[in-house]
Amino acid sequence: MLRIQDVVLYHIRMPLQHPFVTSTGGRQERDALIVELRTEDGLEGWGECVAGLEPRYSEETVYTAWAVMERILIPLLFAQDWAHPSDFPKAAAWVRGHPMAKAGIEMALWDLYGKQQNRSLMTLLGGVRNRVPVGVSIGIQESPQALVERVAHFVAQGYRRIKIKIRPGRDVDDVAAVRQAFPDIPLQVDANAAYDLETARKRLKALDEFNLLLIEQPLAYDDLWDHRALQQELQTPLCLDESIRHRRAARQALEMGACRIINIKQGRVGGLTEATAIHDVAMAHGAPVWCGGMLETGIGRAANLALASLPNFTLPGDISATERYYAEDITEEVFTLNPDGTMNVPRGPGLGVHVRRDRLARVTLHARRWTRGEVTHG
Ligand code: OSB
Ligand code: MG
Repeated sequence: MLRIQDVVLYHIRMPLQHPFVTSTGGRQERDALIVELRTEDGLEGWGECVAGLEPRYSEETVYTAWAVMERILIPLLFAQDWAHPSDFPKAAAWVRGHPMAKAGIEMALWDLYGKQQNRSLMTLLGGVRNRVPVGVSIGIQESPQALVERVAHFVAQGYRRIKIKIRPGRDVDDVAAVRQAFPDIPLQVDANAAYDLETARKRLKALDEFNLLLIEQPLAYDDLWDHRALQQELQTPLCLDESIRHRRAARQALEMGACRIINIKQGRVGGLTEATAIHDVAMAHGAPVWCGGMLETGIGRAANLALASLPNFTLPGDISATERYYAEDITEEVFTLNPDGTMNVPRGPGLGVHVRRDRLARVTLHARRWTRGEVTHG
């Protein structure tokens, strides 16, 4: 049993190595919440809540996640002892929405549980490989020429597949330029919901000739039905990201043919328990999945690598080397790309990473501690 004694939340802001521009806007820094749990017997667990500064990718932000954690989820953590991390999403099932807030806390419980059992997250989740193939997600650049240079940089480093961000007007020409320069590289695109159905019909059919692995989330962030219509008209497989928030949406999307592939992000779906369930649903449908990314620190990156070691993660994930995101991470561990385009899954207990408190302090904007017995329900 895990009995939580202390909870600390940190609102962090980390400078990115390069601005990351998508159809929803550009960012030079990344905000997130770090969750620290301490048990009665002195175990330490860490989690990362991937909500951002503004509600662009989803409704959640660091501010909504902080509020829901403070008023609802932290009191819930103190209200019972925890036999297993998957008991937390069950206890929090009455809380509608707020998946990233829930996932940040669940991740810290997985880390604690792994340390208590002396087992890695990979082992706990049922992972089947020690290294996973990875790709890189490249934001919209100044011009197609600039994009080709950026792609060349990452191909030279050994990344196994390239994902480029698109939006209406920066789609066909960008893809054509990259394809011409790299005729054989596994290539996919991500629109982050920037198209309506009519524009998608007009512009995305032209992508069929470029042999893309997939087109990610062209239509609205909460849509399934129009993706189904679009998929019927395209040869290229559609992959859903934003629209898949839980296992029921995954099942329905695959049943109706709204996509053929799913991007799984533990934060978007409420935690590693739900992420694993979506993996299982897709596997039963014969649909491949891959691990998405939210520009995580070493904490969330370790969790993503463990998740991506499950058997149906057969496409390379958006899990890149630390240096691609940050000059200095908050974990002692630095993640690097192997020469064969894979990354190693951490093997230590829990997440298998060590947080550098000095570095965490330097990127913290605001922190607060809650202690058992001093917290009343919100
Ligand atoms: O849509 O996959 C996305 C980052 C922030 C928000 C949404 C997305 C992304 C990425 C980053 O593509 C992938 C990564 O972490 O390398
Ligand atoms: Mg995406």
